[in-house]
Amino acid sequence: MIDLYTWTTPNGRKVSIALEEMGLPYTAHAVDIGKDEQFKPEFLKVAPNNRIPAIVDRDNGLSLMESGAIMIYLADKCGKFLPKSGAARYRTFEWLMWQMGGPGPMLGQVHHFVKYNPGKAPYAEERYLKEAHRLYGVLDRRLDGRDFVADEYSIADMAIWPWISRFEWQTIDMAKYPNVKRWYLAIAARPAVRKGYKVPKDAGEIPLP
Ligand SMILES: N[C@@H](CCC(=O)N[C@@H](CS)C(=O)NCC(=O)O)C(=O)O
Repeated sequence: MIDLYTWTTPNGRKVSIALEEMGLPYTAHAVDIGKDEQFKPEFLKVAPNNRIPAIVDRDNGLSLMESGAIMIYLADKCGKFLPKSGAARYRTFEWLMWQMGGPGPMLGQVHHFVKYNPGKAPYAEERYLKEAHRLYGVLDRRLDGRDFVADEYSIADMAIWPWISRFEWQTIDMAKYPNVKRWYLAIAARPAVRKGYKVPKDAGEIPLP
């Protein structure tokens, strides 16, 4: 049994989607970051960086923060969505790390400046929107002629997808990125994704371009 500490954000949803896809039993605990619950001492024991998501595996007592590490742990635990060895394993890591270093922090800045604080910092808006378009372009080229970012549907797709689900906040016209759009819609239709999207609570339907 996994305890998942999470909220209705891309980093949280990637883990609930993974848990649903993997069929691992879990209990979701809401950490409302809008109410600063990520700073509560009991949460900090599990996640010293005061950010969701985090997990505790009751089978062995292991606690983990950082969604990339959590995705790798869960995939290894269930033996799915991450090849066990060889080039395909590292290709999956490559695109998982791309999400952790690219779309995660950069699109997060777009949300901060463009969605929540428009007009306050025009240079920052321009800079991060340009970076958002660059990242969508990279993803679109990667998905040209392939269904998923690595060889098969993997934790890398599950990590990237929730960030793309905020395309409206990012003022991205998905028509400009047809391979991303096809990939996004295919993943959005998966029952496990639809379920994991609504953890720890229903905050609305998956946006469809
Ligand atoms: N690199 C971390 C980032 C986690 C993160 O930024 N989480 C956000 C929500 S998506 C958060 O908890 N923010 C609370 C805060 O900034 O205090 C991960 O991938 O787990």
